[in-house]
Amino acid sequence: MLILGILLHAALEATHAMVVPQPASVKISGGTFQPDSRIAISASGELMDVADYLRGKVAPATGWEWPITRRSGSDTVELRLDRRLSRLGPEGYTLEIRDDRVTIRSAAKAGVFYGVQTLRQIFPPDIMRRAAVRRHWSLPQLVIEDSPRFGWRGAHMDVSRHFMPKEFVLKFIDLMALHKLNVFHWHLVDDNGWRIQINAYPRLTEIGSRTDFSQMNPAGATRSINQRPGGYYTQDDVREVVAYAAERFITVVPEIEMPGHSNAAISAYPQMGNREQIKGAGKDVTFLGMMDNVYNVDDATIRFIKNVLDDIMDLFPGKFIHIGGDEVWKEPWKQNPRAQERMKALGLKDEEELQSWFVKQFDDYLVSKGRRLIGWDEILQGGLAPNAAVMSWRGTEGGIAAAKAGHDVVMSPTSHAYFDYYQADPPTSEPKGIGGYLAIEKVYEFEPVPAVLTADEAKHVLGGQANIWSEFIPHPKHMEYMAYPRLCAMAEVLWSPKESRNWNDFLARLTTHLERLKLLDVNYRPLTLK
Ligand code: TNX
Repeated sequence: MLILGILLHAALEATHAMVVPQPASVKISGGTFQPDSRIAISASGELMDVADYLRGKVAPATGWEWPITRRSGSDTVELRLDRRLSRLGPEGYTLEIRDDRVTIRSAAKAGVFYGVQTLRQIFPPDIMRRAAVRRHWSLPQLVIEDSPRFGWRGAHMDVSRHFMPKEFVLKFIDLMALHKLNVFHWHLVDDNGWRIQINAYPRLTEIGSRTDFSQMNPAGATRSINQRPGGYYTQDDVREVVAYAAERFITVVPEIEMPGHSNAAISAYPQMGNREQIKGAGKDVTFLGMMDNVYNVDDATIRFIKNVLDDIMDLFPGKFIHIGGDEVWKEPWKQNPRAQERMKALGLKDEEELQSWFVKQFDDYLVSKGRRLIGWDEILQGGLAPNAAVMSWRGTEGGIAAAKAGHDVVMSPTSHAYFDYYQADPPTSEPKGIGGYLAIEKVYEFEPVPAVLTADEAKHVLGGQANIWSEFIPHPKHMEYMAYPRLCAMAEVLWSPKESRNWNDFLARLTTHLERLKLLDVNYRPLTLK
């Protein structure tokens, strides 16, 4: 019986491609390919690092140190750049497995890398082991042609509310690559902690990274929440993370919150707040410290933020810089005479227009440096800055309005993309969380392009992303529990063709995929939990 089971499993592995996210087209042709220690990776100089990555992923489980050569032909895994495949875009690829070789082709390096990710998943899950386990591996012969539906396939991580160690960030990025996600949105700054070293302003990290979250948490119920207060990334850490991500074709989008969610910075440099003007400041902390204060609109504060953005642009080469912009409490500006004077001088009719003016300063600044601003959908209030892109979180309405006005949009609505929400209803046996309910089935139903958009407007939807806010997520293991397997579903939504989406088929592949995650030491939430 056991032997039959093993044979059956081997047969299944040899005839199915249990890949997540589902490739656009898979044609299994019958027959197998048996890789062994004699295989060489055939690659040109340009693809050397991708070849190296593949070797590094195969060696631990197999013990095979596949050499990298320029020789092609049988007994090779060929990695090829092929301009004729430009119709698949820079991330698209073909993967062919014949009886004597594997060939991955793409018009660009990123596509070759994604072909390698697919190949990793065509191996039996054992390939994810970190110690050699078996000698016989059998891959189905097949032809895959694949390319992503969206160019922005994101995962967001809040490291302000609870700091996450660099090693965990690197692991998270590696897992993103396995799922063909390509934007890591790093929420580095919020009321509860400033997590990135800025050379000109040492107090940001000296003071701003040490706020005591538990003090701000009126819930009180989560005593364990701030066991490790403090923490920040040095600029060297950041460079390491950005380079690590780039090797995996992942762009890091840093988020520097303004004008709200800025209490960590204001605690370090009080002259940037409005505190002295707020009556009863501190009493207005309604939720997790969020509403305590916001940046004032003084020239010196604008200058400060521009200086911070200079460091940020130095460290993060990607096009987009996220400036937050959400949930700006207007009361501090109402009570600050300097803010009121500024409003009058600029002829602005209310604080929403003042917020819009504030954001526009940085839209102009980033554009002058060849970058682009993205912000949460509240930046629409009082008028959207001319070059800004919008991240739609309070539903999709903000995204729809922005796309209709010709602005680029990333969809991450609470309804389908908030991975801080519970995974069970009622959440009786779940770890304490922020609330809400978002089951993996619902994530899988996510449609980033609202039906009300015309084809032209829909082109402004760059893609989508999952957001992991960490108010109630004190540990990496807990964050993995919130991320997986929901992120597998999100990855498929963002990569695979809309027409191919099929829950039962996904579930079958996911069952195999979870074996991989287990071997990769991911603390995912088991599907069997209710
Ligand atoms: C709203 S989403 C926020 C975050 C919180 C989150 C909790 C957004 C732009 N702002 O500051 O962490 O809800 O779900």
